Amino acid sequence: MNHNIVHDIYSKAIEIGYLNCGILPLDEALEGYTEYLDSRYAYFPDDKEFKSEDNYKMAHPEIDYPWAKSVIICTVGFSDYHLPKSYYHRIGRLYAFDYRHEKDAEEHNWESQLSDYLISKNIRIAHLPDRGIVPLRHVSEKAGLGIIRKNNFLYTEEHGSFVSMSAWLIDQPLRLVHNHQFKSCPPSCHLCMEACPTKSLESPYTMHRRTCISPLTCKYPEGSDVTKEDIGLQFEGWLYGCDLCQEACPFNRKILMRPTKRDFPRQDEFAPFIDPEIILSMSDEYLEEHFQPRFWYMPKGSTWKWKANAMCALIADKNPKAGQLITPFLDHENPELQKTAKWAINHIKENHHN
Ligand code: B12
Ligand code: SF4
Ligand code: SF4
Repeated sequence: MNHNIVHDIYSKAIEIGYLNCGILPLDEALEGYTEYLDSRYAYFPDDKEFKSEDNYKMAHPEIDYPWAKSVIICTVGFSDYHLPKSYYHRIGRLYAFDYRHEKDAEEHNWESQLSDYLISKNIRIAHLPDRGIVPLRHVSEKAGLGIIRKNNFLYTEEHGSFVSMSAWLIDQPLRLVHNHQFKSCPPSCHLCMEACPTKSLESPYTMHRRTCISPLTCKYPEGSDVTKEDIGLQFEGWLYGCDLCQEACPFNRKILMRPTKRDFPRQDEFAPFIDPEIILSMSDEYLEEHFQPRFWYMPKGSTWKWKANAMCALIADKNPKAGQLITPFLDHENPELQKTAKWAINHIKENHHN
């Protein structure tokens, strides 16, 4: 009976389009995760203020869902999407191909399709679409869907680390664990750590949330002041997210060199605007109405942040027009933008960029 349900769930997930699917009893899925969190926060105590309670909550879903017995975990591959030229080293891939809020993306309805299927089989479920209900990489590794590497990312055979994951808690005691033969990171390899501009990834399996470019470009409160300790000078042109520690990895090399096959919906609408010069010239209304729904990590009312990131990118690009383009913002009505502009202009003057 159980074997049939397991087989049916797996087959349905694959039929929907998922790359892979595993199922684990809850204890087995989360075993060891609290200890990993403890050691991360012991290493970076100041990271505790950034949603650490949410992470500990993910480690103990049985508190909110006492009926849950297992977790279903599925992977989605996106390395075959074409990254527009203007997005390169500006927008992180997960964000470029974020199907969660893009209704026209083929993956957009996969989660609700699997949810509906499980409910139709009288299986009770709990599922959180955006943040995930469990630590997705940890559970995926336990289910044999991939391996967590020193840069913290889950790697699969087919898409390297360019995968995202979705999970469902269910009230059935089921198990489906895949055997795999992933090669571990070579002990002497530090390429991902060397590639990290801010040294957020300063040692294996770490990542300092307060200095990682990804949250600094698109999350609050981390990204609220790019002038602090001149951190914005280290963004290397990224406007929203960062993929440098994944791009540096030899296990992603072949995957990144492969020709891409698919276009993400409405990419052409955004591609011409992913340029720091253009972002500085865009109206707040356009950024708010057009950009915000797609790049939704930046909450409503934070269009100034796109412009602050664009100023950092102009400096990183050593754009000869940087001073001229930033000067009009010195007396901008938004105090954050005004502050960033003053800081940027000072830096440009001190370094005689132009
Ligand atoms: C909050 C969050 C963020 C936050 C904070 C991330 C953080 N603290 O690590 C921010 C906004 C910064 C972020 C950014 C990004 N994120 Co994010 N994020 C999440 C989210 C919702 C929770 C992860 C989290 O905070 N966990 C707490 C940290 C401390 O723990 P952890 O990373 O889960 O596990 C650590 C330890 O516990 C330990 N560990 C756990 N298990 C094991 C097992 C073994 C064997 C070992 C050795 C170690 C180990 O190793 C890890 C490192 O210490 C997950 C979804 C989810 N529910 O899991 C997505 C997720 C992790 N993010 C994802 C991605 C892609 C990104 C970005 C690349 C987006 C981008 N293009 O910029 C960046 C990368 C930044 C980076 N260097 O990690 C993907 C990862 C895909 C993958 N292949 O691994 C996920 C799974 C989302 C998804 N939809 O699938 N993210
Ligand atoms: S995402 Fe970028 S800034 Fe963050 S750890 Fe990786 S390389 Fe460093
Ligand atoms: S770059 Fe090297 S150390 Fe980093 S994740 Fe890849 S193989 Fe592991």
